Amino acid sequence: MRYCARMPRFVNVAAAQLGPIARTDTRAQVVKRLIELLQQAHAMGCTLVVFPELALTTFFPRWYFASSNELDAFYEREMPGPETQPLFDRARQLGVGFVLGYAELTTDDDGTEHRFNTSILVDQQGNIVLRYHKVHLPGHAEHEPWRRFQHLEKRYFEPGRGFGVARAFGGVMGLAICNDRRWSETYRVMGLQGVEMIHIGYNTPVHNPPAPEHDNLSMFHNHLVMQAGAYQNGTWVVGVAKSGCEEGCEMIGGSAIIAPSGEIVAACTTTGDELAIARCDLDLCNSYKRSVFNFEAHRQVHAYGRITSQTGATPPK
Ligand code: ING
Repeated sequence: MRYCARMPRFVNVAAAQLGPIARTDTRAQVVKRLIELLQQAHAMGCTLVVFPELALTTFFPRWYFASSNELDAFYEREMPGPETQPLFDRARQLGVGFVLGYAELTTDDDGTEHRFNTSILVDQQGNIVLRYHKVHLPGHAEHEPWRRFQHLEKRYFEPGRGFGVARAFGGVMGLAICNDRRWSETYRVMGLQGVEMIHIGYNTPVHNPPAPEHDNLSMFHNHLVMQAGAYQNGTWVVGVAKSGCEEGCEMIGGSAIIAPSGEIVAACTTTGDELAIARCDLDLCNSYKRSVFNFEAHRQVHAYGRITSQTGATPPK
């Protein structure tokens, strides 16, 4: 009986961090940057390139728009559309898949419009194999002029319905977006679907107006939650920033590729367009999923009822 070594399930992944996108930058100018990063990643042996949240435009929820016509310009009505087709074409030509975050405007058959903060996973043949609508929308819904800048995601987007996964790149892939990464439920719901690699784009200002005392911990909190999510669910996590001073708002970088151990194996060190690359062995998930986080063997679901039966906390009298 010939010994057949386990064929490792490696995915060579690039976290493709973006520097600022100006309000006046056109889709064409941004797509050019994305293609440049994708080509560099391909040249360095990557088959999957992960772009940030809202990677086609500036982070427009930082402003209050009274009317929707100015606002609508930030959304994509089709994906790919004429301006993003070149990215899909180049990626397919190079045999590289990618994750792309963007603002999505869809219209139901009855004409109802829906606006989502969306992320898609595109495979090496250019097929969209997973589409995700951001569940945890931070910030506020009304104009709050006291803030140095707004954070109107609750006004400009609807929350998504859940966290799905898809088989691609030889494993089980999942998507989340920005604020989602701060909530342990995000990782666990995908962990319960056997996820092995979660891609999370983010646009995170250094300053958080309601809690300025947290500002100096913004990078610590960024890595803390993704490292915990990775370890507690035995999955890789790829976190990718839109960073730098964007329209006067300082945003953290810190893009990182995190192993199921919780260790950071690659990270960006600038706040511009930058690649962090790692050869990710998806089978490194196994020892966590089969031991300390063997959900079937260890979870005590009867004790977890509050997690889905209530929203806010109810302290004792
Ligand atoms: N941005 C931020 C994030 O969750 C935020 C919002 C900033 C929350 C700082 C808490 C502290 O990373 C988005 N886009 O969700």
